[in-house]
This record gives sequence, C-alpha cells and structure tokens, in this order.
Amino acid sequence: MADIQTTSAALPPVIIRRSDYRAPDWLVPEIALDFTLDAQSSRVRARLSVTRNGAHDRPLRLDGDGLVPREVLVDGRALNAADYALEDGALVVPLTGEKHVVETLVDISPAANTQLMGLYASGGLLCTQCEAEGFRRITFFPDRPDVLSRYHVRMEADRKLYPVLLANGDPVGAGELEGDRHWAEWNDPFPKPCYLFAMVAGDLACNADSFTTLSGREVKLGIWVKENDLPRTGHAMTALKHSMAWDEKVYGREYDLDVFNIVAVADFNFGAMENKGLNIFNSRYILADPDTATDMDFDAVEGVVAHEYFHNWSGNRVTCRDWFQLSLKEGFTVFRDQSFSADMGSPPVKRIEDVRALRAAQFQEDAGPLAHPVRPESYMEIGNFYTATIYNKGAELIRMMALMLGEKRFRQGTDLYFDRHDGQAATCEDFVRAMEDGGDIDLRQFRLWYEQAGTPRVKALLAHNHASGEARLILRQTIPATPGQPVKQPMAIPIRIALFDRASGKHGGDTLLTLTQAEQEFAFTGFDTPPILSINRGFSAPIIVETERSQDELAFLSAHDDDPFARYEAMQQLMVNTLVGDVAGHPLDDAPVIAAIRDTANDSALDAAFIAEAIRLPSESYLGDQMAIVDPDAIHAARDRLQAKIGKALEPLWRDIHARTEANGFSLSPQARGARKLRNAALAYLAGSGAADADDLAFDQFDRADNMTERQAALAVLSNSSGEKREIALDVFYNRYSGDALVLDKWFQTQALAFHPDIVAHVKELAQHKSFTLTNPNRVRSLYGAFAANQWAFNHKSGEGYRMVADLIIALDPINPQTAARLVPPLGRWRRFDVERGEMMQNALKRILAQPGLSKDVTEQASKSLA
Ligand code: 0A1
Ligand code: ZN
Repeated sequence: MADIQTTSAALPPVIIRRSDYRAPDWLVPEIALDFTLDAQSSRVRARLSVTRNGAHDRPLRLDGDGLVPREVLVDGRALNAADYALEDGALVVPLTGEKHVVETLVDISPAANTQLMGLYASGGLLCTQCEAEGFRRITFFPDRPDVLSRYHVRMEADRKLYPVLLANGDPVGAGELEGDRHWAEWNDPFPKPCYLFAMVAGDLACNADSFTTLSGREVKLGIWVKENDLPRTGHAMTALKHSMAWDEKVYGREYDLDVFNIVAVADFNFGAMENKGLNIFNSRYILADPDTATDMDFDAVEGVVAHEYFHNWSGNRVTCRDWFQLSLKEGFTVFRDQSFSADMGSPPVKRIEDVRALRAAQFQEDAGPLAHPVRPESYMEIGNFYTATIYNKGAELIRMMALMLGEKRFRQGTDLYFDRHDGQAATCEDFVRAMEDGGDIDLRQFRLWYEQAGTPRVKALLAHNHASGEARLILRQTIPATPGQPVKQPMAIPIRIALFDRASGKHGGDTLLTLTQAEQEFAFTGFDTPPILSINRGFSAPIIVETERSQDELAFLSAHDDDPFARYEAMQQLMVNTLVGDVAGHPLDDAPVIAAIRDTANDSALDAAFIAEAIRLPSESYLGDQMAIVDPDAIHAARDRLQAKIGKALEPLWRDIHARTEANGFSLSPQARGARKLRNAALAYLAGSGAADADDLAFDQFDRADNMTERQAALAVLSNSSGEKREIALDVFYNRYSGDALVLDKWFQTQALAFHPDIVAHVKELAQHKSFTLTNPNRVRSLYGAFAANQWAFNHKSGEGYRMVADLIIALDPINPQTAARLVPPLGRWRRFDVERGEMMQNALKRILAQPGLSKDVTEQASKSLA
C-alpha cells in the first residue's frame, strides 16, 4: 500500500491545546501484535484488550494514518464496514460493554515509507520509529502516551533476508517455518505507551557483552549492526556499560530487563530512540573508530548512548501524560546525559560546549517567531516540537533546580519523583512537586520557567563606595515578548557571582543570588577598591547578562577567574566587544585580545582542551546575535581581520603549538584529545594569518594524520582556501571514503561550512553530486543543514541561499516532511536582517506555503515563521 499522507494544508490546520487534555476514554492493558514481514507488503494483526475508562458512552477511537482495515473483529466476531467508521484516518468502533477484545488486520508497505515514521526499510533492514505518532502508521491504536499496555509481539519473516528478529522486552520463543521462513516472539512485561514500541528485522551482526547490575542480575547487552561495522561498535558498548553503572551510582536506578539491545540504522530522522529494551540509533551515534570518527563524534556516541539508556527511567518507567510534557523526559534526560559526559571527561569543557550549543540553537529559537515555552500551550504537529527549547533549555531548568537544592536534596527529589510516578504517565508539574516535596524548597515562582518563552536578560551594575567599602550589585531582569506572550512576569533566576579584588587576583567566595524581582540590589562589604564582577558563573542560569565591564576588567578575569566557564566567558566577551566594535565602525584596540590569547595559550596550569576553547573566536552567528540587525558580510570581514591579526601577531606561538602537539601514535586519552584540539586551533590561526606555507602545513596534516579529528580539521582549513591543494585534498578524501556514508557526510558538511568566495556555487554543485540524495536525512543535513548554519554563505546578498533551501524544502516535503520542516527555521529569521534580505526570506517562505499538498509539518513551521 502506498505511503498515504492523510493530512494536508488543504484542510484547516487542527491546533492541539494543552488545556484540552482529557483522560483516555478507553484503556488498552494488553496488546498482541502479529507481523508477517516483507519489505513490499507486511501484514499486521493486532489484538487489543480494551477497557472503558470511567463512565461514558463514547466509542473506541483508534488512531490510524494511511491504514485501510482489512478486517475488524470485536470479541471474535467480524464487523461489517457499516459497523465502524473511518474519521481522519482513525477507526471508530462503537462498543457496548466495559471490556472487549478488538482485532484489526492491515497491510503496510515498509519499502514505500520514505517518511521514516512507522515501519520502514533501511538498507535491507526493516525497522520502526514510533515517537511521536508513528505507531498509528503500523496499526490502529490510541496513539497517545497515557495509554500504557503490555506488549506481546510475534514476528515472522524470510530467514535469509531477515535472520535476526528483535522487539521490546525479553525473547520468549523462536522457531523455523516452511519455505525458508522463521518466527520469533517477544514479551515486554513493562506497560508502555505505543511510542516506545520497536521492532527490527534484518541481517545483523552482534557485539555481545553483559552487565551485572547492583543487585547482581546479569543483563545481556547487544549492539546490532551490519557485519562490516562490528569493529566500530566498541566505544558505544563501553559507553553503555559506563551509563548503566553511572545511573546506579548517581540516581540509584538499575536496569530492569534481562536484555538490552541497540540497533544502528543508516536512515533515521533524528539521533536515536529509547524504545524499551530495544534502542534504535542513527548509525552516526553508534559507529566510531579513529580513522572515521572525530573526537567530537566519539563524544556524541557516548552522550547519545547514555541519553537513550537514561530514558529507561526518565521517559520509560516514568513517561509523559501528553506531548506538552515532552520536556519532562527530554529536559531531564539531557541534564542527566550532560552530567554523565562531564563525569566521564572534563566538566568545564563539557559545560562550555553545552552552553555554546544552547546559545547557537536555543537562544536563536527563543528570539524568533518559533519561540515557545519549555511546556508549550499548543501545536499543530508534535514532530516540530523536538526543539532546543524542549531539550536544552529544559535541561537548564533541571540544572537550576539541582543548583538551588544542592546534590543531596536534589537526589531526594529525584528519588521521590521515580518512586511516586513509576509506571505512570506524568507531567512537568509532577516533577516540580517532587522537587518541592523531596527537596524541601518552594518553587512557586520558578514554575514560570516552564510557562514563559524568551531568554531573560539581566543587566548588572556594580557600584562601589570608597568610604564604606561597600559594593552594591544592582540586577535588572527583563523577558522579551514572544509569540502569544506580550507581557512577562519576573522569574526566579539563580545567579552565581564572585567579586574579585584587583590587587590579589582573588575573591572572598562564590555566592548564589536568587533574583526574584524585576530589579533587586545586593550589598557586599569589605572592599577598599572597586571589585571586579564575575557573574553567572558556571552559566548558572540560561540568560543573557549585560554588564558594563571594561576590556581591562575582562582581561583581568581572562587571566584570574577560577571558575573555568566564567574565564572562558570573559575571553569571549573580550573578543565580542572587539569584533562588534569593528563591525559598528568603532574599532577597539585589539592588543588586550591578543595578550589574553597569548597568556592563556602559554599558561601551563591549564589543560589543552580548555585552552583550545578559550582562545577560539566567537562564531559569526553568535556575533550576529549580539547585533540589532545582523550584517553577515561585515561580521565575516571583521572576524577574518581579527583572526588574521591574532594569527600574525602570535605566529611563532602557533607554529610551536602545531609542531609540539603532533602525536606519535593515536590515543583517546584526555591529554591526546586536548592536544589534537589545540593543534587544530593553532592550524586555523596559522591559516588565518595568511602565512605562505599554511596550505602546505594543512595538507601535510591532512595527509599524515592517523585520525579523523586532524584530517577533517585540515580539510576544513583547505576548504576555505583558493589554492590548488583544496581540490586535491577534497578528491583524496572523497575517493578514500566513498564507500562510507558517515564519512561522506563529513565531506559534504565541511564544504557547506567553508568560508570560500564561491561557497554558494559549491553547494549548488554538491546538491547535484552523484552521492547526494534526498532519501537519507543525514546526507540532507550534512549539506543543507550545514549550509543554513553558515551565516555568511546562507545569507548571501543575492538571495541564492534562501532560494536553494526553499527549493530543497519543497522537493523534500513529499518524501520526508519531518526532515524538511527542520530546515525551515533559518528562513524564519528575516526580522533579524536588513530589509532586502528580509523580503527575500519572506518570499521564500511564501513560495513554500503556496505548494499544493504541503505537509502539516512544513505548513506549521513556515506559517509561524512568516507571522
Ligand atoms: N526520544 C528521542 C528523540 C526522537 C524523537 C522522534 C523521533 O522520530 C523520528 C526519533 C527520536 C530522544 O530524545 O532521543
Ligand atoms: Zn531523549
């Protein structure tokens, strides 16, 4: 059966509201699923035990998307078509009793499913993706997270094509059938919502291992991949075992089934999926070895494996009542995976990376037409709400509560949360209440963080009185208007500060202030001279801080702040001031920036990874975020100029670093990784300096590297260059890795992120390249996602960038609306640019909206972006 799209822009968009929540009319305590699998046409028989929930006379409504019922039976009796109805794809069955068994039979086509939601085919595998609303593309069911069922699954398939048959829970039987077919049965004892259902059939090899839980139960672990990929699964397996041990130690959470399986698939809309006992991953978050994965990729594998594993408690054992509560599982789980990764590596560097990601994605979202609260009030298509706000800002909310409570009381709160809500579909409010009850804190005002969108701005003014030795800190908060929320109330904002004495370079202690009013004053005594303010240390709150600190004061903090995040932040601010001054035509002296970079790079007490972070220039898009109207060309030019100056002024230092960080053999140790990061930063500054031999140095690094971290960084440097080595390196790279999809993605991505005068033409050519395809989301993102993130290139004054991305969205929408919709937000930033660019972006959005049969996904994003 074809991949029917049942919803289209032709119908008036249905808006789902949080305030409309109503408990389900019917519950489904048990479901038995019977699959006869085939790529072209699979048969699905579902047997649902349903019970009426409360006193009402409403019929049973089973969601469906593109399904045609071949049979419908109630308590074993076949119904005629006149006995049930189909409404918007859903099957509506009138029932008279309190309990019934309802059976349906449908045929679906995995091979025709290009949306990658429901049951689909990927490189010879059959696999599922059900979150958020994919289960309704497999069978008729109340597809909402507050209907929890026990699943019994039988799978039958060709034995040669699909020798491995996996589903949630524990395996309970398997056997051979005639005609070279076989079957397997799986049973999941934990009631779960249907978005956590999963099944995989394919020819897979297994990296098998085991883990003994705290209470001594042995869990069989399996990472299932294509045979060739087995050698690249070791890092993921180590990460899994570390995650299991960490969750026991830090949260007291043990794994609960006898098996835990992970499958890697090449075609996947998002990162990975936490299906109970059977996580399904985008292969880019499983496969890693030094030759094909960068250090960042290794970290991403570790972080995503942990994230999905942690969902077993924060998401599966305690799930969400409705999709407005998505951040209940996602914010908390991101906070858990961030804490885990910090514990596995360097906490300061991890915090810097996380804040950079938050600012790049979430702050921009919060400042634009798609801004929404961490707990949204309404949506058209839930697939559009897997956002940086739900995930990353949601994690910051949990982090703030953890900070205010302290380690012990936060743990009391989470223990209470898991105890109270185990086996339930809960709400964000339930989480906050557990923090209050378990941690003994009043979070009444804090709840506004869940309700109000927009990044709070806090203005800090520090006044000093010589006579009294008093320093007064005045903090003023404002929260900008966002769509549907013109007026905001002051929030409870935890801000860590320290006041430094200029002479000693020290401070008298770190203080946690909680700002609760629009304006508040805090007094500190004992300062003979005006102290220097270190504020929002550790990035204690997800806010924008505005201070009046001079370049001298920032330089002081760049050298003395003992909070690594604040020290990094001071360096960044120093550079931002210089660059924004240049763009605005009020250039500042760049000597303090150059001196701070030199001193940081030479500070032997600092580790190399931190140095590499601290000396890095702010991104062009972060600089744009600091301006009222973004001028992409001026920003690009100013950043180039400063990079060249730093490169030239410190050329011997960069040469020295580059030479002395060359490793003799590969290692994944923190020292070796730090050295690579610093080496790549030095190479970038050398290239920026315009040194005559920069391309040669880059090519040499590219050629000799025994790891992808150095090879890709060198390729990135060469991609910016107009010299002859550029093409040579790109060809060598392509030919070497043309058989490896994940590395080819890097080839596309590196070029799309480049600063090359012909970048727009390059991306156009790449879109026509024989290795480019619209059917693989990783490939689409590696070219168009990267290009749209390249501020200078995407916002080319010709408008070519906007046109190309709009064309892509239009072409991709009928194939994969979810992935197409995720490329819309860059076009929605039109208010941030000059009138000419703004008009071209709006025209691109209008052109998209004018397409007949546009998906609900793209319709929602494009219409909100224009508003
Ligand atoms: N719950 C997953 C995210 C996810 C959501 C939707 C998907 O559909 C394509 C896939 C994954 C997570 O947070 O990891
Ligand atoms: Zn998640």
